[in-house]
Amino acid sequence: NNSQKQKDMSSHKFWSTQPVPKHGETIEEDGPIEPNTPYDQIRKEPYTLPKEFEWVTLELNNENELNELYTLLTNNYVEDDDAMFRFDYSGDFLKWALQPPGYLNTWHVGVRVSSNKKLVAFVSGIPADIRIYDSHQHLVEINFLCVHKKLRSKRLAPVLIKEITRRSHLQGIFQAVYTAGVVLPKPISKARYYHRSLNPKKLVETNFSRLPQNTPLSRFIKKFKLPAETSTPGLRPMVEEDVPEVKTLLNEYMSKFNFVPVFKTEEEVKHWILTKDKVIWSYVVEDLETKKLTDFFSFYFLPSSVIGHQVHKTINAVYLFYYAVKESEEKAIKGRLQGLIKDALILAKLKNVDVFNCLDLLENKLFIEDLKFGAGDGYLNYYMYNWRCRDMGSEKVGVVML
Ligand code: NHW
Repeated sequence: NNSQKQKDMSSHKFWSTQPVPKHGETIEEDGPIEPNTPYDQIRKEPYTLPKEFEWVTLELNNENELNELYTLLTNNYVEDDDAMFRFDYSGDFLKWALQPPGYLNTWHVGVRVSSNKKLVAFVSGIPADIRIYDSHQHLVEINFLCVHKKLRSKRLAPVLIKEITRRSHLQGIFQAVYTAGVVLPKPISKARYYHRSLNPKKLVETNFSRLPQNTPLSRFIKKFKLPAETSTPGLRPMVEEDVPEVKTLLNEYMSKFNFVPVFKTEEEVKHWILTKDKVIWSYVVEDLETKKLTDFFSFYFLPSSVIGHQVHKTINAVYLFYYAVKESEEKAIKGRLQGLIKDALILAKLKNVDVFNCLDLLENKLFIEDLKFGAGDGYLNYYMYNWRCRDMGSEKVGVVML
């Protein structure tokens, strides 16, 4: 019984005060939970922090400040349940994630210790356009909420969330999208992580994967062997000239789902999809006769630190990001997508990646089993702030968050 596991609203001291649906609430009509606050009623001063701390707006174009954020996150950000691995987002990745077209420095919110200026907490917002069911919204995507390990459970997170909310309201934004491994009131969807071994030996050595009982390592390695070369005709790295066609392909493909990003400008597609080495890699398929693009896929690079291992310091992981498949026949999509993602595995392997990850959203369930992805322990819950709507299966979700 899931509702026994979930805390009821009254026990969420903070979340019970926020405009989010309650667990168990039935939803009849989609819409905002509270009305927009008129500008003159929005608080103009930052929320009060405990007296030893101060607010700071991070300037990520400054190498030192970017490095401070990198250090905070690399030591204190998300770990798996067994505290064996921790995300290790690179500085270049953080710039990509936090400086899309239209980004605002005021949404890169830090907390420093007043006495020595050490950065000890952070939360970010970026502007985004999404469609949820039939409703188009310009809103804020919240990510990288982090409180230093030594300052946990002191109710700093609610202050950070209220402050980024205030700063969103000041920009005329009253809805947000965010994802979390933890269950809060109230997910609009829940996706599961899947992992495809590319370097099974290292994954076993780091305890990322467990060797199945009575399976010799050699057989485990053989199971995950891949061809040396890709097989989709016309597959090639995406270049800047492809941006307009990729934008069309992506927005058309997204019409299949209920909760999707809307890419309004070529500038956004260039930012979010075009290859940036060691951050995101993108490939397109060009029809060899018509020279038109028919498909594309992308994956981003997010290593994890292996906590306290003698030999291996990091696992090189990539995550499937956006893609689009063009097939006139719905039943042809499965084969087409399997071929494309198999090529993505091969390309990632050539980049020395250890594991290829994805969630069971978009049409990923069409290839997860056949391409030997294994179910992970992790789940990702999708949330909206100040928006009430029906929940949906993960196969209706198109938004991929970093
Ligand atoms: S999810 C990743 C979150 N970060 C991590 O897991 C890093 C490691 N953990 C930490 O740094 C992706 C801390 O444990 C954090 C909590 C900071 C998570 N989301 O300060 P207290 C995102 O970044 C609630 C939301 O004592 P702490 C998405 C918790 O339920 N709430 O805890 C972020 C409790 O409230 P309750 C979370 O451990 C979305 C309260 O915080 C949460 O020292 C943010 C406890 O606070 C989470 N991941 O710090 C929401 N984890 O009511 C955006 C815990 O249950 C909303 N809590 O008592 C939209 C805002 C914009 C709106 C615009 C209109």
